[in-house]
Amino acid sequence: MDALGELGAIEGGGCCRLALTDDDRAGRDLVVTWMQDLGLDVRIDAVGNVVAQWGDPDEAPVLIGSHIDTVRTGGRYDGNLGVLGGLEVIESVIESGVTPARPLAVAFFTDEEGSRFAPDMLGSLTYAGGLAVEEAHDIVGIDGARLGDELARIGYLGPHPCPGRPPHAYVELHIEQGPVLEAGGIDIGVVESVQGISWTELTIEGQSNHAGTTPMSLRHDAGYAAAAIATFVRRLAEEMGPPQVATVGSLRVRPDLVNVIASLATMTVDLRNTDESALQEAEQRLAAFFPKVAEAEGVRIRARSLSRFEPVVFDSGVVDLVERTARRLGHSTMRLPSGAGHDAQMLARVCPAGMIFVPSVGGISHNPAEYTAPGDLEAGANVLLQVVLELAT
Ligand code: HGY
Ligand code: MN
Ligand code: MN
Repeated sequence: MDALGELGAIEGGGCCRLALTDDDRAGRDLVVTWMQDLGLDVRIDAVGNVVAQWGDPDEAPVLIGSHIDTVRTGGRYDGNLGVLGGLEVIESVIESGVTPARPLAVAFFTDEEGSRFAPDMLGSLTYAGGLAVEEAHDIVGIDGARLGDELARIGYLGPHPCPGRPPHAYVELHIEQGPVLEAGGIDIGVVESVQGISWTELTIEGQSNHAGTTPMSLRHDAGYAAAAIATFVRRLAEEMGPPQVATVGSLRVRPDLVNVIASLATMTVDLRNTDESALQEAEQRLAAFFPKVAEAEGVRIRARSLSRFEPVVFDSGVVDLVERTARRLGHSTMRLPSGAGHDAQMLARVCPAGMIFVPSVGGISHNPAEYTAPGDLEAGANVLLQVVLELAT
């Protein structure tokens, strides 16, 4: 964990390895080396997903996966724990001399975060057949780079096709990234579902003008319109109440100067809810607000969907197995939905899938201060090992 955390290291002990950057390549190369050291059959597919298998390469494996790309203010555990936990599980099984009936495999999927190239879970979505490879390759990132070009540039435009072979089953170990387990003093989270996600990019066109000479009644202030939308989004979540959440994570104005009324604003809105109809209501209320702002301020607002996934419910057999296993190992458990998106929600389209959560200290994530105690990491990995062994037998 620490060795991988050193790649793309940032102030405060976290890491920044945005998908398909040189830092992501460094992380990929390190993990692929560890996979090769274990003697695994390593395969890279057309969107850079890496699947490393132990056992009969032609048999569908029990697949353990997650991601090693991070957000810009990433911690050391988000995604990394699930991939390195998978490596550790396979190494432990090899060392134990046990040969399960089914092969085991560990994967990291491309661009789970979606921060640089939307949508999030892009690699696992493509692996599961939810996005065509050509479409994925043509996605342009927030920095103007084309996904396919970046894959080639870092040497991860692999030969294996997508959709990938459906695994026999899929299990993902991940930090909770929220406050629930810690608040309840719970060791292991038994994840039942993932909430719905809706990402929208807004482009607001106003008119640049002089901050001093322009009467308020003559302004077409893109910055003000963006702020009005951001305030609306917060109010919307408060009015709808939990579990509705809403976030304006990116907000940029142009020309971004103290004495110029902003001619352009670009921003993102992230809406999430465990209930699909409530999420649709939130989207509709937001969309209905745009013409009001546009009319009042005399600006033009264009909306583009960056990501839209309905809530996903995991296979009850896998969920029950995670719960039963954690309890057998003496851990307290609780069932909960995932507030964050995960690769498991995409693999759930093609095989029985489930997730194991371990507590996040202070509920902090997407922040260098992200932390999970070693005892919790180990407990999660042990539950992962036993769950995988049962699925593979
Ligand atoms: O945005 C998410 O939920 C995840 O971190 N990709
Ligand atoms: Mn993650
Ligand atoms: Mn994340």
